[in-house]
Amino acid sequence: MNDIRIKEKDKAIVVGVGLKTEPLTEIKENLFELEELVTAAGGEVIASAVQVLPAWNPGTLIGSGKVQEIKEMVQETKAQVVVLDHQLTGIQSRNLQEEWKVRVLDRTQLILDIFAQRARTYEGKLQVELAQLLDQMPRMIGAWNDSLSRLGGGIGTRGPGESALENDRRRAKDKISLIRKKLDEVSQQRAQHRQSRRRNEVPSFALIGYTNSGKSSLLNRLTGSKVMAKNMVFATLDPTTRKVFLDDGPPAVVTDTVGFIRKLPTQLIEAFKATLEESAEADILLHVVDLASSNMERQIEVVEGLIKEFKWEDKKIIHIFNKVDVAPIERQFRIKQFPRIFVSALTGQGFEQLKKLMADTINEMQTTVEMYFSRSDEYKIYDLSREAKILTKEPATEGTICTAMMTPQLMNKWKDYLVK
Ligand SMILES: Nc1nc2c(ncn2[C@@H]2O[C@H](COP(=O)(O)OP(=O)(O)OP(=O)(O)O)[C@@H](O)[C@H]2O)c(=O)[nH]1
Ligand SMILES: [Mg+2]
Repeated sequence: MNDIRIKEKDKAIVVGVGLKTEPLTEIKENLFELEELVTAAGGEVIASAVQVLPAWNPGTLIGSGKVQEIKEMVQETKAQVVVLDHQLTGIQSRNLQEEWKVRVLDRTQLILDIFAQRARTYEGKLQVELAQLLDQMPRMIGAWNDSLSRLGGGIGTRGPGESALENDRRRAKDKISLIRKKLDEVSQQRAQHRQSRRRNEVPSFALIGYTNSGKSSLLNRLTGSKVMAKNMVFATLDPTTRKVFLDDGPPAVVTDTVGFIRKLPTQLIEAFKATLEESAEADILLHVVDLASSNMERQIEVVEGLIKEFKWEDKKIIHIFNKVDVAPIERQFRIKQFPRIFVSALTGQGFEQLKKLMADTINEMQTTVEMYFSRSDEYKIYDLSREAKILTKEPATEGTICTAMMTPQLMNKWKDYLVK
């Protein structure tokens, strides 16, 4: 596993950066989120700075005055790490590190570090390692180009650092393909699990949403499980699937997965493909929104953007506005999304309606069919009741007639008993 750059109890300075074209409120909100990320990584935010620029500085990202100011802050506060809210190139990282004499991270590296700290399963660890390597590759090039120019070389000149860098890159590439191979194996197993679930035709829901919106808490209350739910971004990394029993619908399953965030590093999206497939395969998405967050609207935008990016727009989506117990009531009137439901995973408020909406949504995807079971097949009605909702059951000549709700796939499975 790659080294983690931010450690427990590290004193950190966070730096919000933006261009003049961006609204200052947004830059500040982003900085606040960055502070949460640092805390989630175990660090302690001891100071912050903001810089708004007309254009990025290629050598150091921020302006030289700000670089100096932060240098003094580092010396004064004895900070061990500085985190910037913007992607840094290899050159910029190195220059700032030399200037400040502390570890320097950008937002992407910080998020990758959190994932590295959290990964528990074999698959999770592989995914994080892949994301880190993918992230490092372009940064390596940056450091190399710079060392070349510092040696006074031009195009075609070979500096002494080149072969070392080429070695590093080759090693990284080899490692990437090895991890990809291992991940393929794991994802095939996962696909088999899903396949067997599909054969049994259990309708599936996937909880998606901004990190810390309450997905795991909802899973726990819906299914009576006890997965970790914590006031911390990215508490969940590995997907969990549990059975849910809905009074008015067939048995179903709910999957809880990793949360989303603004500027989710693309390397993570690529590396977590298999995990995201769990949601991609779900019949219905449960988009969980933190109604109490002051950033609710932007968080919704981020998630909706990712839904588009992952091409999930055509899926059925139920919007779950969570944390009603702590959200101002006026918020509810601003919500434009449908179908939607207001709940509290903490108090259980709204859960009856939520379960009803979930059952209705499954039922909408199903049609009512009539079935005939001869006396010798009547024992199969028990199996049927476990897979589909039976609406009526009446004795008929030499058997029983049932009406049941079924998805097209389920109809295919029971086709021998369907009455034309
Ligand atoms: N007041 C209140 N707090 C809630 C509610 N639901 C969840 N929380 C709290 O919100 C925090 C985050 O909850 P989680 O269930 O871990 O959120 P998540 O979406 O799974 O988060 P990640 O896995 O980190 O992406 C926890 O501290 C929960 O106790 C709610 O309805 N009301
Ligand atoms: Mg969670």
